[in-house]
Amino acid sequence: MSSEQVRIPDIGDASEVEVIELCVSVGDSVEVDDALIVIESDKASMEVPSPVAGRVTALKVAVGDQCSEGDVIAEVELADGQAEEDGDSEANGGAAHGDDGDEDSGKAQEPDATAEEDDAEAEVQTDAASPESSRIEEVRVPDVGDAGEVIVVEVMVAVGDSVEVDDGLVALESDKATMEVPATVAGKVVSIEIGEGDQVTDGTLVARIETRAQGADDGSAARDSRGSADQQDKRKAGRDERDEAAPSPEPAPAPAEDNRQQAADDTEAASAPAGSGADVYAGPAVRMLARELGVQLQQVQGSGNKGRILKEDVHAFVKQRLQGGGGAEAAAGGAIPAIPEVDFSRFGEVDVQPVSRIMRAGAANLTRSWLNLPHVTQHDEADVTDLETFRKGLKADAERAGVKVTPLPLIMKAVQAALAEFPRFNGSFSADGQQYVFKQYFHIGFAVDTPEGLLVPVIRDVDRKGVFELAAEIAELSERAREMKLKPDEMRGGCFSISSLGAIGGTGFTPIVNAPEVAILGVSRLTRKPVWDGEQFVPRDMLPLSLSYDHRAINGAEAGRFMVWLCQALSDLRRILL
Ligand code: CAO
Repeated sequence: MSSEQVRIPDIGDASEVEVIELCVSVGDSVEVDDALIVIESDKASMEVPSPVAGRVTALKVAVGDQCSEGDVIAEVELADGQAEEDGDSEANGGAAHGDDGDEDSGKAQEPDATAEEDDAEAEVQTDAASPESSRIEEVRVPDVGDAGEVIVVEVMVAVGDSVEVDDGLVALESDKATMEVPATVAGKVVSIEIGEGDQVTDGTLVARIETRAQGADDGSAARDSRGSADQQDKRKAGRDERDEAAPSPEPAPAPAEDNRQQAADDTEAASAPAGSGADVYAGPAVRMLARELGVQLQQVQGSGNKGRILKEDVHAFVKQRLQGGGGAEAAAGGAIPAIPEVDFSRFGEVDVQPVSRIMRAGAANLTRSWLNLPHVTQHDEADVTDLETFRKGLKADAERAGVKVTPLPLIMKAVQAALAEFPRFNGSFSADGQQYVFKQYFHIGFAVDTPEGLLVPVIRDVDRKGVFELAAEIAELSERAREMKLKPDEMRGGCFSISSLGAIGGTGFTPIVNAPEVAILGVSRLTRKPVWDGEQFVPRDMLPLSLSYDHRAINGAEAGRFMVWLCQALSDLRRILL
């Protein structure tokens, strides 16, 4: 098998570019034109694509490396059949080899070359040449190479703004590169002729700038000096000064390590305008992906070098929103700020483990419920002294039946009776929220703590089952839950859930409703307590209960009545026969 060395293509008159992202790892398979790395000059970032399909066998650069045209960046072992297509591969590979005569080479080079040519190519039309008077200069889109049309991803100035030479006016993006169209003269922006989202091409009029009445050399002097280190510094300084008002697509400077997340949060998420995302640090492919997915890049936390946003960050952002962000975001009319990522290893030794599939699914469900449902939790205590006497009295019979009766099946029976008494608790909103579904069956879920995470198997038709049958089913389902042997159907269709931490301890907690159910009962550990009976303190077994409910479906008074009724039923189970 032969392999291709991929090189840095023609990078215009930038002598060096920085490697800012590795898009592949050794061993990865790539197709022709898949990005291998992203490089960046002071004017543009561009991907270096693979000229051949195959497998990456070596990466010769690392993030942060400075490279020049012709430097080898990677070796790609040709996929089967590629070697024979040598002509093809050579044609593509020309770019990698820096072969200027090559067509595809040109493709790879042009976005950057174009950006670099901004200075030389941008058209400037001088309407008047009087040294004393101001004049109107037109700034047009420079040669964008064979990109044909490029999209305006940001308009960086407003009419009336003062600009210096080389200040970015608009940011453009092709599928391979982002670039700025700089002001060719210093002056005041008097018109902007294109808007965000416009498709533009070579020569499209970008803006008109009224030059300052400083002398005839205003524009020409500026053009002469473009590209000098001084000008670059000046341009950068100009950007820095107005960074708040007109964010630039230049990479954000890496905040000090300690403040990195906070800074990212403050400057990007919190103040992010609902714009194109051109004011964040991301490459063209990422921007294209964000556009396709409708993601505003300002809201995405970059995990790449210097906070650069990677494709994975965009995917993770979308996933997060799909799993939990939608409802609350809609309700609140704004985005939920992301939890900042912290490098915990900076504070001590860490052991990083993958999060189990069940935990991830559980997290998504819990977040969805928490964000969509206005939760209220009501606490009470049931006097279960007699119930406990009854339960313990069942021991011999239970053993004969091959089951162990814990408080849970008895609580489940009482809950089912309460659901029948208070049907709203046994209901759900329809998906559009316009109807309320009263379920005529009583399927009750119960939370099972497993090593992989929380599972909620559902016991069907609790009203038709006796305590022993429920005890057997609870034992059997919880055992299979812990062995990861539950079938999906056994976790569906619940009307109400019970989360019992009684065996563990605690005096109360606020369980999260298992939406689209509207309520859940948290059971804590029963304890024997002195209870005043009107004449004296007597020892009673008190069971703490915590009822969380969706306040859209259930009002507080109703929840109060439900809890009182349930506590009475647990105090005297005969009540459920009434
Ligand atoms: N108060 C005091 N003791 C209790 C009790 C309570 N409320 N509930 C159960 N117990 C006792 C049982 O009687 C049993 O005692 P013995 O060992 O002396 O017989 C012991 O605690 C263990 O019970 P268990 O846990 O085996 O059985 P269970 O029916 O009570 O619970 C199950 C089954 C699957 C719900 C439980 O094992 C479990 O996984 N609970 C965790 C649920 C959870 O994680 N909830 C949080 C979810 S996030 O909201």
